[in-house]
Amino acid sequence: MADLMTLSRYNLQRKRDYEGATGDFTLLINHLALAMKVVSREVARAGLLDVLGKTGAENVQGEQVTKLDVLSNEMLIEVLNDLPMVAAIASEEDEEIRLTRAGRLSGRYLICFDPLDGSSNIDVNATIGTIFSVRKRHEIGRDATEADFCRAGSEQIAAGYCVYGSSTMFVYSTGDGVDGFTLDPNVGEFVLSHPDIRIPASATCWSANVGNARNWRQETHAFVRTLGSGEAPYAKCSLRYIGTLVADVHRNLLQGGVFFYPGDTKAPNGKLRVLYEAHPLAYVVEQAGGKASDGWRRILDVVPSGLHARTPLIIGNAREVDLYASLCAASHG
Ligand code: AFP
Repeated sequence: MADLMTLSRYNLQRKRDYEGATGDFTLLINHLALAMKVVSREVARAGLLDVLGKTGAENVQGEQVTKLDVLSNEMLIEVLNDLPMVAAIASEEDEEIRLTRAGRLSGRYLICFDPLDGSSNIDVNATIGTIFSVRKRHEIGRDATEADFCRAGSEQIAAGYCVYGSSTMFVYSTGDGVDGFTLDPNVGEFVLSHPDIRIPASATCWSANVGNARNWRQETHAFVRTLGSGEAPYAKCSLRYIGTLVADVHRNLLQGGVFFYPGDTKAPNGKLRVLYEAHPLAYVVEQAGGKASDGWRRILDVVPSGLHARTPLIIGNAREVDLYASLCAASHG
């Protein structure tokens, strides 16, 4: 029992390490984790309840909204709304930011999240997840605006995700390495299972939607040729693609690998959203010793043009992300 390092115990211990810490941030992370436990419970019994399938509505991205999407979004909003330290929330599912009930004027933190990443995988029981990030706002005492959110990812002070897979795992960083906690369903607690995650030195797999190859630019084709060449260091490099970003990145983080959803001739900015997907995962992967780029810039330097702006994303082992960037530079001069 003494060894059972739960997320709350871990956070309390860390709080003690920071002089002047008020405990607000610890409370915030604990509440985020609580919301994800509830989402995990709903995901686990999705087939039993009437929550599978689509609502019939479309979200701001023009995609079909599933019932679990809505439920997860509501769950996170509900939990965050009453926290006095949270000023405003931006969700992938909502067109505009939400000012919170309790902290809209005095709250110091801004939260971004993708409540259910990979929702097209829900109905087939494949891994899905929740992604979040925390920023500190520059000015308190007034309502937050969209501009407060549309800033570089390097301003994030914490980011992480929860994957609902064969077990539920909460992985996060506060800028001092990355730790992973597995949900013990009997105790109902996240327990430290993967302390100080570091991405392995070499990539064992690459992940991309090869169905888009017809639209890829030459740098992406050249990249795939190298990864699939069978030559060192890619002799044992396999293709692995789940189609849930957070699950693909999680696997690559633990086993070594590179995920890419590049810009192409059809979608120059790719598909993935800067604030809800690219920024938080780039933060985590960098903290684990990896890299994330749009082919030209470090993802954490990208300032989104709007709440729902998209970006090409190449993320994972530093060597492969650098290789992609060099291929971009070579093909576009
Ligand atoms: P959904 O949440 O709408 O399923 O989108 C998932 C996602 O944003 C990301 O998690 C995947 O990596 C990517 O889309 C998959 O996109 P493709 O279906 O085009 O491969």
